[in-house]
Formats: sequence, structure tokens, C-alpha cells
Amino acid sequence: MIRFYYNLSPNPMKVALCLEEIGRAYEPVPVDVRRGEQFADDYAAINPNGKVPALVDGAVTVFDSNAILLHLCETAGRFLPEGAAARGEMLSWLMFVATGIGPFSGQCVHFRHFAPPGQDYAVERYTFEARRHWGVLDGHLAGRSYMLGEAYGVVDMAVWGWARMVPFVLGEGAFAELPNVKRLLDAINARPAAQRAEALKGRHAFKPEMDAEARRFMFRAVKGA
Ligand SMILES: N[C@@H](CCC(=O)N[C@@H](CS)C(=O)NCC(=O)O)C(=O)O
Repeated sequence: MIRFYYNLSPNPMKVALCLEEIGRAYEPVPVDVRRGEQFADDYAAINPNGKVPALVDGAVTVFDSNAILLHLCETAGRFLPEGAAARGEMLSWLMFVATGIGPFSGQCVHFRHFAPPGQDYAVERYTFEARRHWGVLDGHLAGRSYMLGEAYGVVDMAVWGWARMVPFVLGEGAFAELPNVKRLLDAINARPAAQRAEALKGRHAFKPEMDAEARRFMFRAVKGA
């Protein structure tokens, strides 16, 4: 059975959605990053980057959320477009989410909500880049139901993980400027697989506090890195 290493943050949640969509049995294995569990030696062997998510599927180990989405959709033979041109589009948008939406939204959250005060330059820079990336995505979605046209697929799952967090990333009211992102989010939220993925919240008591211990773990690296 697949072992899925997760917490409830955006990157693991997109994988949870995909697992639920393809309907393969999996064992969710919680990794509490605020308690430093991502640095355990056995986990470092699975993900040398010391982050969640990661997945062990028989002999195959995959880390990094968008790599995991591709692995799951390829092995299921579902949620991927057909033809070279459509594959190019799929890879482009998937990497846009992996290298743009995710990291800029993540840093925006960090500097707006968790960093000590007085980081105006970082807040401005990451808010600008996060908003700009979401704006590109919103413009792309105008006139299409899903990221690659009329069929729901792997890129939509990647977007969903972070789209759920847009008000936390950019501020309450941010969806007013991102109507197409909101429409996509609502469409995916209505899917039973999304509701099953969200139900992961009830399975494990992750540490809620961002206290001194949790902050220390933000500045620690995997041994040997
Ligand atoms: N590129 C990675 C990023 C993974 C990542 O940043 N995960 C966060 C949770 S969303 C994490 O593990 N944070 C804990 C830490 O930074 O120690 C992916 O897409 O999987």
C-alpha cells in the first residue's frame, strides 16, 4: 500500500486530493514539522530535503508534491492530457505552480504572518510576486473551465492546494481580484475527492502552535545537507 507522508499544509494537501481522485489505497503517515519530525533519519532517507509531502509506492519513492502528482497520474493513466502539444502545456503550468505559485505564496505567508516585524521590503516583494503569479493564473483561466481547457486534471489539483490558502496568502478579499481562481476552487471543493482529502484534518493532532521550538526547526537543515 502507498505510504503518504503528510501534514495539512498546501503541498501535501494537493497530493491527498490526487490520491483520493485516483482511488488508490494509502496509509497517511503524519510528519509534524513543528516538532521536527521531518529531520528524523528514516524520513531523511525518504525525502533528503526534509519537507512534506513524500510518498513510497512499492519500490518507488517520490518527494516534492508536483513530482508526486505526476507519478500518481502517470501510474493511474488518468488526469493527464493527450498529445505532445497538450503535454507541453501541462508541464509548463505544472512547473509554473511548482516554481512560482508555491514558493512565492509560501514566502509571502512566512513574511506576512510568521517573521518578526520590520520586514517591509520582503513583505512587499513577496506579496507583489505572489499576487502577480495568481494574476497570471487567473488570466489564463478566463474562458476555460480548468487549467488545460475543459477537462479537470493534474494541474488543477496542483493549483487547488494553494488556492485554498489565497486569503491567508494575499489577504481577505483577495478573491475579488481573482474571480476565475475562485471559480476553479469552488468547482474542485465540490468534488467528493476534495472533501475526503480535507477530512484528513481529523486524523491526527498536529502541533498548532508556532512557538519557539517550531521556529527553531524552520532554521535547521537535514543532517549532512
Ligand atoms: N517543493 C516542495 C516544498 C515542500 C514544502 O515546502 N513543504 C512544507 C509544507 S507545505 C514543509 O515541509 N515545511 C516544513 C519545513 O519547512 O520545515 C513540494 O512541493 O513538495
